[in-house]
Amino acid sequence: MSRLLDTVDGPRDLHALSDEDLQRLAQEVRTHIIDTVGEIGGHFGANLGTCEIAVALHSLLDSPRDKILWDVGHQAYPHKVLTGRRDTLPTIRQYGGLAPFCSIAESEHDIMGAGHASTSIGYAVGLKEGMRHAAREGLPVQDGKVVAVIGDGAMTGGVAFEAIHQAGGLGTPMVVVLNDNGMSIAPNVGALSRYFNRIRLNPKLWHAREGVEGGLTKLPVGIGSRFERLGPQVKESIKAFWAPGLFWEELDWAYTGVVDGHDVHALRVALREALAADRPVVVHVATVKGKGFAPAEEGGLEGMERWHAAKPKSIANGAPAAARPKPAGAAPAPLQYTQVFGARLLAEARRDPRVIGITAAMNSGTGLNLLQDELPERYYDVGIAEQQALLFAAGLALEGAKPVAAIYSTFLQRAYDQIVHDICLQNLDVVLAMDRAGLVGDDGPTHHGVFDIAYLRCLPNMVLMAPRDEAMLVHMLRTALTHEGPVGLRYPRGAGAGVPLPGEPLALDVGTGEILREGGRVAILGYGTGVGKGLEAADLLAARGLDVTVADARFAKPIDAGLAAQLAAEHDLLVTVEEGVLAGGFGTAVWETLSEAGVPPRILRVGIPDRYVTHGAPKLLHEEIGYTGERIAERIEAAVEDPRGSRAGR
Ligand SMILES: Cc1ncc(C[n+]2csc(CCOP(=O)(O)OP(=O)(O)O)c2C)c(N)n1
Repeated sequence: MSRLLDTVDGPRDLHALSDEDLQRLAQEVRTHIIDTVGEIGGHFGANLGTCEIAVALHSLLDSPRDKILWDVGHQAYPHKVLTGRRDTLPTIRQYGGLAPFCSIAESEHDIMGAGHASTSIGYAVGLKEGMRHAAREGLPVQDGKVVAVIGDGAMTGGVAFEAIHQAGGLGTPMVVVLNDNGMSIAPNVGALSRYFNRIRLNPKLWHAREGVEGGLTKLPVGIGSRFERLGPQVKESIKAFWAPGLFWEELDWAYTGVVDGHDVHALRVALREALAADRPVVVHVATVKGKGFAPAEEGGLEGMERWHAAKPKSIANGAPAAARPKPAGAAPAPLQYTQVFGARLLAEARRDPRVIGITAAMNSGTGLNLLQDELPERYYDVGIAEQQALLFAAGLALEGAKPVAAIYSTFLQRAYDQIVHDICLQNLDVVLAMDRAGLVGDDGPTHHGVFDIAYLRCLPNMVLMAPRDEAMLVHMLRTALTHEGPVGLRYPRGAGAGVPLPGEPLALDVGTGEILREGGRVAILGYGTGVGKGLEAADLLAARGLDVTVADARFAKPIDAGLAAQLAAEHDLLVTVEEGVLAGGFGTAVWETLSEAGVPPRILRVGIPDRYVTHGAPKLLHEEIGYTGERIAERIEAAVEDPRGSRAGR
């Protein structure tokens, strides 16, 4: 049978289809995603859960006049397929291909750019109020419906609640589709998740809601406060019917649910009602993460977590592909930084009873699953709530604990004021362990961890360090836990250098770097991965007859001023290398330090330029921005040969 999907070039092609055809179309979208993502890799389980939601929404709405916002956007592949990107889906996340999440630049149907969680409802309130404002003022903006689709995981982010609070207050006519599958990347956590589970897993509530096809706009508000005045029987029956949404009702939102998120007809009935309402409405939808892919759907919580994302070539003919055998005699792969960090944090927690690990919904992503398995009472997952992760850490530190908040560099951005106001100003012993620092690759600009050096360096009391390899990470974690006051420890995504790990970690002297290799006219001072890049450049230059000095700064704050001054004094050119933005970054810190000491050096700063870097394989991104040994070597050669350099060639 030919695919209906091949006749869908845009959302309007859905408008005339029957419920049955739409149901079939959703399944075709699912198969298309399984086949494509199984081959090229990418976000997986969440997308299989939203096929019917995307079909139902686009069948009822006129996108882009009507606005559909996908929170995070990792579950927006069905939306991409239905909005003209069916044939380009195989390029998603690849260099030059479709963006990993929704992107305003990519399609008029991607209303907001995203990648970080919990932003859709706030954006939606702004969009709808923007339309109302334009109508009041006679401005040329078209009115349309606004729908935010948000997962139960993303709902744990506080900023989503700020938006609910605002929209309830304003009475903004908009719809939130709460896509509840009980999962974040790992099983969802906390009281909110328990509340959702109580509703979603209660078959009575599904039954109670069947056939509710009218009256949504007439829902009473503030019903909870009136419960107590009702007789016990009436009270119980009303409660069974209304209680699931009481939380929302009390905030002046209408609630409808629980709707089967894989039944297109049921979804369309509920959504049509919600879209017609003249007030904020939440439609609570139950979906299955990994729907239609047996290892996820039938693998319980573990299966769903395992298939949050699929690796390239991990699926063949709709089933997991056989593992490819390793070539005989192949050297063992170097350990990942995340693995080393997770194992060492566990060891440090065993050594020091004050150590506590905190994650914001990224337990295996940060390696904290090891701590969770072995010392569960020393492990906390706060949900997608980075701000709370740090406030919680601050409170723990005040009580004498040594909290280690393991948060990706990019997600830490969300908790900036907690770092400034609640940790640094109070000079608390909190370790910020920033995984995925640097360019992360195919997750792209929303996820590159390139700002942390610049945004943390300006904070008083802060100590910043970055290891050049996994052995140094072990020493630095010990250093961070030994130090009194806030510490930021950044390390990259992916494999370490393959060096042996130390038996016993050493606490480094804070603010000291080390010289790794002595050379002539040029000195390279690297930070973190910048050291390896510097060594690569040094090898290339040595082969071309130019010996250069290479040093590891180890700390971006405090800078080893003595080392920097020595390198500047003994060389014609000082080159700083960092995997972070140049504006306000490590190289700038070196320059400031030397300038203040009255030794303005001839300095070449290598790092991330002042623009957002796209998505794609890290190697390609590094080439694009010149973060390679070869490119650094070329720039050094050019600088050394440049007679205009004030100190070169003296
Ligand atoms: C601020 C922020 N923190 C962490 C993440 C990483 N992350 C991406 S998807 C996800 C889980 C989202 O769960 P949910 O919203 O329930 O969607 P599901 O994948 O279950 O459909 C997390 C934690 C993020 N994108 N943004």
